[in-house]
Amino acid sequence: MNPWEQFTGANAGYVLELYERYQQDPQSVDEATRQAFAAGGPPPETTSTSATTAAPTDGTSVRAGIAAYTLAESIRRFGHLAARLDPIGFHQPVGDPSLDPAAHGLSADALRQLPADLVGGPASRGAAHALDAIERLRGTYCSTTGHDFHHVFVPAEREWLRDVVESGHFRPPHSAVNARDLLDRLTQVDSFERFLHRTFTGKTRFSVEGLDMMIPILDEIINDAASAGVKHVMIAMAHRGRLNVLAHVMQKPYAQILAEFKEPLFSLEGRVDIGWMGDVKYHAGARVARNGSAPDTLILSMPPNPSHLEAVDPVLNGMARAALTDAKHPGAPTYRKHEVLAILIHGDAAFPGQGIVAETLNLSRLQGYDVGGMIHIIANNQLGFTADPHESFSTSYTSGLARGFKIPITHVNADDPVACIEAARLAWAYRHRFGFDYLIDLVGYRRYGHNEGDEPAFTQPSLYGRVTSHPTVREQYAAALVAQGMVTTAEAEAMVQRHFGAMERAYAELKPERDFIPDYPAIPTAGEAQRVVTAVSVDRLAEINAQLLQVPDGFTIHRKLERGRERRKGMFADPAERTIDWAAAEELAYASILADGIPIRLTGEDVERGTFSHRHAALHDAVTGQKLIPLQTIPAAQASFEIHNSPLTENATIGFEFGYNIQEPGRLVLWEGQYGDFINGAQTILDEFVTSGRAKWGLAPSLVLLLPHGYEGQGPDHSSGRLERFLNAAADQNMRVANCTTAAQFFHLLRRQALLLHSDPLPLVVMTPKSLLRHPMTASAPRELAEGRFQRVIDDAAIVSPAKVKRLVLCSGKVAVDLFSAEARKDNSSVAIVRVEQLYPFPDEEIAALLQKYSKLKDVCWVQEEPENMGAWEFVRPLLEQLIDGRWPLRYIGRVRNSSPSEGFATWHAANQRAIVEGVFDQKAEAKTLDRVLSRQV
Ligand SMILES: Cc1ncc(C[n+]2csc(CCOP(=O)(O)OP(=O)(O)O)c2C)c(N)n1
Repeated sequence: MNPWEQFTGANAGYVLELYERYQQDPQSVDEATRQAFAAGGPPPETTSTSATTAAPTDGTSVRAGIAAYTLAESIRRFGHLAARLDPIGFHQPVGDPSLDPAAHGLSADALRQLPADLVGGPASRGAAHALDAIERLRGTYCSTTGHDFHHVFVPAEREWLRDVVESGHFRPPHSAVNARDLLDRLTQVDSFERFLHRTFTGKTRFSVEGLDMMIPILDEIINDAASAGVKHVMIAMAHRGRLNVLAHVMQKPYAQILAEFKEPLFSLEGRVDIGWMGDVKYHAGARVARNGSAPDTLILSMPPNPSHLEAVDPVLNGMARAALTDAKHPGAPTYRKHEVLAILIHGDAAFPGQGIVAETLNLSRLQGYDVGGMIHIIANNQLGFTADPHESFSTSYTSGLARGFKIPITHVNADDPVACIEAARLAWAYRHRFGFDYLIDLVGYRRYGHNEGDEPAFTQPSLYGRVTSHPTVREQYAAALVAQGMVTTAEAEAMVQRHFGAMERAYAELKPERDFIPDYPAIPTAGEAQRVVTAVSVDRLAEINAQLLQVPDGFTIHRKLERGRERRKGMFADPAERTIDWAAAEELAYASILADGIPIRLTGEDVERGTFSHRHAALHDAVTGQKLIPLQTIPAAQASFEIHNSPLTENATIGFEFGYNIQEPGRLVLWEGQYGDFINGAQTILDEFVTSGRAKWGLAPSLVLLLPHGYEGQGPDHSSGRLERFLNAAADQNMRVANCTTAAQFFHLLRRQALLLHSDPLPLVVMTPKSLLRHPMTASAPRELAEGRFQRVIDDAAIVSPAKVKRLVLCSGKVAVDLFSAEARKDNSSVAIVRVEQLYPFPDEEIAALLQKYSKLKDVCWVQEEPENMGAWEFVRPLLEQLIDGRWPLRYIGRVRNSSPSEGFATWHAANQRAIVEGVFDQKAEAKTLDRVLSRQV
């Protein structure tokens, strides 16, 4: 049949207009129209001519056709505004005038006279007329599902979404839903909560009730993903519904959960020493292999998380990235994005409120962070503690933020099980096909208060008036299935008995002391850090260095970089000459670690070049711009090297690297700060994961943080890596904190960290240099890399007669270089300057030995450039007092207490720095304040 035959009269005018648009831009018309034009060519001139003659095109009819088309597009775009999303009906849909035919000058009759094809898409297929097709569209877009994807600016994705949604591809009758199984699952979810409610009345459990469909949605996504070859599904979520997900998705035994409710008295013997403290039950993580050892086994894992809402988001992201990365081979790692799926469950107040959500979403399409798309579910109970939606976000929906990231969104009423299942299928199918994030906004309610002890009617009296009498989704679904004759009332009741019975049995058999399984951390291997051999022979280093300096023929290196590389070629000529600067030592450390078969991932803002233009780990051909990463091409490497300039965030990127690190602890993972100061942007991740993850959850992180630190007159915000914050959190062997002063020390420190990944993993925080990167005093000789190991304390090599030393100066980091360079140092044999290169674990043995060695002291000084309330002073003071044990006075020399880390003016800084140096070499015992610098006995 001629495809144009049906278009006569008014339609002919409209079709001609469409054809004109099609000619200009085929994408500007819908697919059905495009296909018709492609198949049928232009509408014959005669059609319109005959139309004008046989059935004159009056302007009204043309307008009606256009109006029908516009109405259809409005429904597609804005139909979600009229969707019935709130199960309680407390918040009514806002609607939109454009959804009303009358707003387009249309009536039902007028629509009935127009062809269905004007509506386009699957909705028009088989429809009798435009009215029929519009009604179908309404059924799709304005039902209990709100499809919100018109912000997806990629036509192929949008068309796919429209087609699957309008064709009903993922719901019955096209895709079956096993109603009986679904009812059974809902019954299990509901019974769990009701049993806990009855047995532990008022105890906090953050019940899922009101969002029960969260579990069947997870089931659906996980099963679909597993069928498509996914081998590992990771889920992260906050408190709401977590216990239910742990029990029913993560397969955590009821006995274990019930034991945690009982809070048994268990034996802490031997556990206090290792610093384990535990955490509340709704923060616990889990890991399970579904189908055990079968080839199609599926790993399900959930990281533990803190109360800090959404803080776990980047952590999960990083875990997923690590799990899908194959790092065993040299070169750049390779990725198996189809094997891992990450699911993030958010809160409706937390999603728009917590900035880390935006930071995490921003990682989604970046090369160094991409995991092939995460699925997000907002557990939207329309309340945030006591806050109403209008108090929590300025966007139209809680999910508004996702729009900017082109993430398709499905808002779905949590009381419509079939719609929820469709949303789950859609989410997985989109993610599987396009490899990008998808968001399900699961709109439900909260059966009780924020926790089960809270009274919600204090703040939401009218809402709770309705919630209290609202039937559960299980009750509603059971009634619907009974009405449809799909189950009998007795069968539905039997399901309740069975699931409730399972809980009752588990409780009756409970032995809390046996069933409570704490997540104790591994006990560190004692002394391993001091024993590990980090030296690499000069010959081997020279060989690796030569490999690092190789570039392919025809690769043009920037003129200014060439000079430095030439210098590096002669670096090993004399093993005793101090030729190795910080950057060279770092690169040699990485290369030798790769040669040992340990993969490396290094990220941070501008790390490829390095903030101080010192690293140049990625070279750019000066002519073509082509990138070359020598650590990926050296023949010596036995494992992969990955380096990425990170986006401009600290909290999410450190969270990401933490997650990466705990997922794949055998890889060396480093994050570098632009300047150390910016680390406080990640304080949540540091406090909640990096420094306390071991004590709370038994984790064994080994993330390395490189934080440029040093007082150089650049102002309050480019001086400090906030050393004090780490030392304040240092306890129970939870990390290592170093502030080292030579290239060789940094080399050994990095190598030690890599070699301890399996036997004694701990996070490593390093205060790294800025101007000292190129300072001759920090340079090392090849022999220093080839011999010895990391020294926690470096004694003063210039002292010939220890007995002459009257003052022992202990300091850490750059201030030592200031002291060594001082005029007053030249012929001074009475002041020994000792560098404490590792602050935590504190090297008390080495310092005790030095106190023995310098037996004729008059005093011991702690010298620092930071204000007294910052830096290491308040941490080391009690430790030093203990070691000194009253034998000598202890003195503090450094800046006075201050709210800001440093002066804002270089000249003022220099004056204070001079005053510190003077204070060190002036051994009179009085207390002095020189401007803002203090020398006093404590
Ligand atoms: C960063 C952070 N700030 C404050 C809180 C305290 N708090 C706990 S739950 C909650 C409300 C969260 O609301 P929502 O995201 O909607 O999740 P819901 O509890 O309703 O499931 C608040 C403010 C917190 N846990 N984390």
